[in-house]
Amino acid sequence: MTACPSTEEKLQQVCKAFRIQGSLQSFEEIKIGNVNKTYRVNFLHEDGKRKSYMVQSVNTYVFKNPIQVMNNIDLVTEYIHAKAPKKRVLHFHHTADRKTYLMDDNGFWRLFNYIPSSTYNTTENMDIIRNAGEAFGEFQMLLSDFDASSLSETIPNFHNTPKRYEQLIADAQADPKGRLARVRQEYDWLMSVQEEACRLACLYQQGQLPLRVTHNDTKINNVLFDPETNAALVVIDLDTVMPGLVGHDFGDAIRFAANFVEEDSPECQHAGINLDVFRMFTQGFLKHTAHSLTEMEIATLPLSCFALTVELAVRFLDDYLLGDPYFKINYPEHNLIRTRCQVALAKDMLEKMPQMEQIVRECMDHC
Ligand code: GN1
Ligand code: MG
Repeated sequence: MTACPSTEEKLQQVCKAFRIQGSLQSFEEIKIGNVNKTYRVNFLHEDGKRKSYMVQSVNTYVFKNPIQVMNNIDLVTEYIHAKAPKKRVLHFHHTADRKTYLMDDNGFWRLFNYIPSSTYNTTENMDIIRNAGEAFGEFQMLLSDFDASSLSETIPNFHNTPKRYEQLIADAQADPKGRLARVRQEYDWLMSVQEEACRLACLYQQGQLPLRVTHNDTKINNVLFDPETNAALVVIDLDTVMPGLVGHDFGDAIRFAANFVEEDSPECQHAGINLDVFRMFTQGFLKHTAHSLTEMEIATLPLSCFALTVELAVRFLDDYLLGDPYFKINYPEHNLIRTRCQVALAKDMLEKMPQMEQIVRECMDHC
């Protein structure tokens, strides 16, 4: 049996496989993202230049078929590059056998260029919020005529809220870790809003909302910003680009960016939707999308925020009941804390739904 390599040895091996020349000077784990592991590696090249790269180990519990994930990313980035050559996309390096990934005993690896930039989990800088909205709206538009059938559904039923509920109910019944009693309040509240949270999915099932190609993980920290101008440089994390509803992208972005606190804040009493952020993001998002969205898509944008927030609460709670196999946790109750924060946010959204609807109408009037 061979010994498990240290992180540094492993990163050395991965960089070598991706034909990075020079010597690895240092590396750090970037604590971003709840499923994959990400490292920044800093190289000194033979010509004396320093360059950094991002190495990621893809979570194969979450992405059962990571090769399909990479194929999707290749197709989407090539398409964007051909359609808008000036738009930045992440540059994935190839191995000697022309693959954008390395699969070995220690996992599934990929490597891309580091882009000097700033990222945010929360910000009250309204330029950044508007630019994030524009970036995700533009991303959506760039892919509006992309052939969705060429994409693999890398995580089936990813934003299928009714299916997420079914799973939660089944896992609560089995209660394999004996944790249900502790989360009864959260569970019961989620059950009480099931119909409303599933309304977006029902409208789709009834043929009232079109399927598009969506990003599906539109957290504001998946946009890289220019630290000086605050311009959005590139939309990253294309792992879940799949057919979806426009509300999936809009709703998930608001869930993350417009919350007064971070998504896993233990101070759930402070969670809630910041309507100024909601307005700014909406303005940015509609800039590129307003003309092509249907009336029903526009009318359901506020509902989609509630749906996506509840859906994630359902997913966090389900993971907690199962003993945390899916989301990375930093402490034992992390998924429960995340659930509580999403529940508090969803409650506030429900109360402010009329104001959110009014803001969307006002933004549309100015488009
Ligand atoms: C996961 O790993 P990250 O942060 O990109 C998850 C998203 C959740 C998000 C919550 C593939 O995304 O769906 O919204 O955590 N990604 C996957 O922070 O499940
Ligand atoms: Mg992601």
